[in-house]
Amino acid sequence: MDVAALNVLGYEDFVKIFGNVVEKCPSITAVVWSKRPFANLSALEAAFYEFIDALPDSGKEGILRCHPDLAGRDLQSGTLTTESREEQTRAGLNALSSAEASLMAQLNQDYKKRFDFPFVICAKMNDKATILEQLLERVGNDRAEERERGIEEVKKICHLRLQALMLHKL
Ligand code: 2AL
Repeated sequence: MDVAALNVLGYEDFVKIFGNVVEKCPSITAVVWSKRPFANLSALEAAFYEFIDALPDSGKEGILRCHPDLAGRDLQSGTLTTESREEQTRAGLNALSSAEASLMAQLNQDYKKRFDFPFVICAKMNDKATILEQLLERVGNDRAEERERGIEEVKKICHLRLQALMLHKL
């Protein structure tokens, strides 16, 4: 899709296409629509980031809480969003040994217990080894650091999702 096509989309089509750029947060997309016209893809991306950056800490944590666990229940039961399924599969999380799966589940649980939000990382820029490494390392951070770190990862996910949509839709 080129930027001219993007800028003439009504909000219903816009939200249909871009509604999951931030996982399970279509209301962010609905706000971003009102910022059009966009000069280019970077401007569209910047509108998502500006909204996220302006949120209070509770809003940022809310975004993190909308993310499914990596290699968690939703992956096992097939209830991930299409985007998440593709990302988690790309990182090889659908093919973990049972030892790797229980280690990841335990570390995810420890992380959530400490921070009250899930561990978030851009799966497509990682693999199972780096994800486990990051889980082990990041669980030692403090809450404010992890909130910011998680949001940086949300932006990386957002970037790749937007790129894929601009390439393939319309
Ligand atoms: C995810 C996900 O579903 N896709 C991705 O890149 N990261 N989830 C997560 N908890 O980090």
